[in-house]
Amino acid sequence: MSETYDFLFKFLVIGSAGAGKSCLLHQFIENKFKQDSNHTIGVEFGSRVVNVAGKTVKLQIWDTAGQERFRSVTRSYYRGAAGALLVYDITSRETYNTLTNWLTDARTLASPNIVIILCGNKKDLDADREVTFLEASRFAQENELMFLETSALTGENVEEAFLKCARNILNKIDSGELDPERMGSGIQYGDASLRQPRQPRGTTTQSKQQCNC
Ligand SMILES: Nc1nc2c(ncn2[C@@H]2O[C@H](COP(=O)(O)OP(=O)(O)O)[C@@H](O)[C@H]2O)c(=O)[nH]1
Ligand SMILES: [Mg+2]
Repeated sequence: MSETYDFLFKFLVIGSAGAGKSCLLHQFIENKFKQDSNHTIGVEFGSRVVNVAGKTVKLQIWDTAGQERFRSVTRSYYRGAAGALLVYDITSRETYNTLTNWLTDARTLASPNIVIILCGNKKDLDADREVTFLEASRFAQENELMFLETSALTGENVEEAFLKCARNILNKIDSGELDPERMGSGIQYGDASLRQPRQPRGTTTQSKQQCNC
């Protein structure tokens, strides 16, 4: 049986090695914390269908799978991404300091319109915090990013981060700010949207369960 969805979005998970990118992806896909921290055999790819604002969206998520250790994250990795989680570790200022580089790469190599959510990960390690919430939220504001602190360990805000990013993309499609038909938009229509005429947001003929996000 093939999956039915309205849209498919390509998402990236970017940020310094050790920030917790693979664990965030694993938590989102598998709903559990990835125990082994094997750097070479990371999850490279994951997908999950979610319900956002009455639409069924397939998120196709790419993880750097350790390439960032060698500063060799390729252009093809970025190509055609609609959204990204930009991850740093709240207990490591070093990972925070590289955010600007990642941001530049995402906006030049993916698209200037890429929707990015900043994730301050390892929220559970508050006692070892090196970056305050306030400082990071200012950075997010200045750079037009959404922002959440997450924990891939406890799962706190992990789903929220992916959903928030997806919701923002849907809003931009609705407002006309993003055009799914533009080459490299990172957005594709799924079967569901092809079989139905496009409808205004908030109405759906599908009897899928609604999430209250
Ligand atoms: N306490 C805590 N540790 C985490 C969290 N996320 C990841 N880690 C740990 O941080 C290390 C790096 O995680 P990983 O996902 O491999 O980072 P990546 O290099 O960005 O993919 C591993 O030892 C993980 O167990 C978190 O939210 N809380
Ligand atoms: Mg990794």
